[in-house]
Amino acid sequence: MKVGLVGYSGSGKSTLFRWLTGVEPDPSKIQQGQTGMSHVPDERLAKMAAKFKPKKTKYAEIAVLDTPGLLLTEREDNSRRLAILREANGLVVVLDGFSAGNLAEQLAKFREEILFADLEIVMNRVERLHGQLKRNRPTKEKELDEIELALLKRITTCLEAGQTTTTLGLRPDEEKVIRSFQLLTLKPEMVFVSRGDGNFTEPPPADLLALSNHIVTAPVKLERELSELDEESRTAFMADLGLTASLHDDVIRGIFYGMGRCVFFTVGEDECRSWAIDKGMTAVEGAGVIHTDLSKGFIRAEVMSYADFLKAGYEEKNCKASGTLRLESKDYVVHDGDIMHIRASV
Ligand SMILES: Nc1nc2c(ncn2[C@@H]2O[C@H](COP(=O)(O)OP(=O)(O)O)[C@@H](O)[C@H]2O)c(=O)[nH]1
Ligand SMILES: [Mg+2]
Repeated sequence: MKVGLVGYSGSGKSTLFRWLTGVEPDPSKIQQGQTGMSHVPDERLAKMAAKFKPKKTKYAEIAVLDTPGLLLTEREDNSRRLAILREANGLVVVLDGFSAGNLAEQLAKFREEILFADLEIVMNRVERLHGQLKRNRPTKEKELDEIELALLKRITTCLEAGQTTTTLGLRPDEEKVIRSFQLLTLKPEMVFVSRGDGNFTEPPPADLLALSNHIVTAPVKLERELSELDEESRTAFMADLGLTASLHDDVIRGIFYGMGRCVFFTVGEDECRSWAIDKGMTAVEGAGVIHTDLSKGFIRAEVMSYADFLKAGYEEKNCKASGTLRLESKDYVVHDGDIMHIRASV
């Protein structure tokens, strides 16, 4: 999964990108977008790795895309700036919470921009379809064009009313028709507020909370400054600020889970690993994330929940004895923290 950091220029995207990925933003790359990877920290995996002492421990990752952001004044350029995001699977709207601006207003304005960019794409396609339908073409093709046109008109009406296309409740076959447009309003969205040194303990304002269920906040610049201090000064400085730990890992997890992802684990003496999947994925889909052969030859999944495995002292045989090691079939919906062993004929 790739999440795009979006928002207005100067809202703190590149500062957040550097903090999350450890990659230095390269100004020469920013116009095309710059990608970095972040591990998704997981205490459960760390504990299991301490027990199994495997040769390799690997954490699930999330790709983060830094983008130039939109301009408030030269709006003509914004569609082009947003086009970079079409390849992203989700959007993190970064809001400037360190200057005095209104956060809810920033978010509402940004949402308007993406509605506008999507509308432009849909309307261009509508125009082209109208032209195509006037020409003499096989009936079958014309029928498909008519179906697409009717769907796009519904989408246009929705966007013009200022609503995102998620409110349309599109059927999977309809989503397929418009998938290639990669509409921004169809992508999962969450909000990140970059806080100043003075206000980072305050909860997000009520008018912002009313606009989004997925809000993560952190004083990014302060966190970065803290990370550059030596241990002793850091501890002292943090105590002064009333901070007990860095928010870094919580923020990555907040973004990862906020984007509708979760993990399952595979554990053993060779390797302990967390695998990123979409919430709601089935055992056979999870197997496919490990290797396509495992989904093709899928027979059963041996599954234990993390809580049961922990209770059993991380001993599979104890789970077997207590009946908490289950055999699940293809359609089993994987839960966050499941430990899975895929049985497949390969
Ligand atoms: N006080 C404070 N300043 C920040 C924070 N994040 C970014 N800034 C400052 O805001 C300016 C723009 O940040 P930048 O990350 O380049 O914004 P971008 O245009 O969205 O990439 C820089 O001068 C940063 O130092 C923050 O969390 N707190
Ligand atoms: Mg930047």
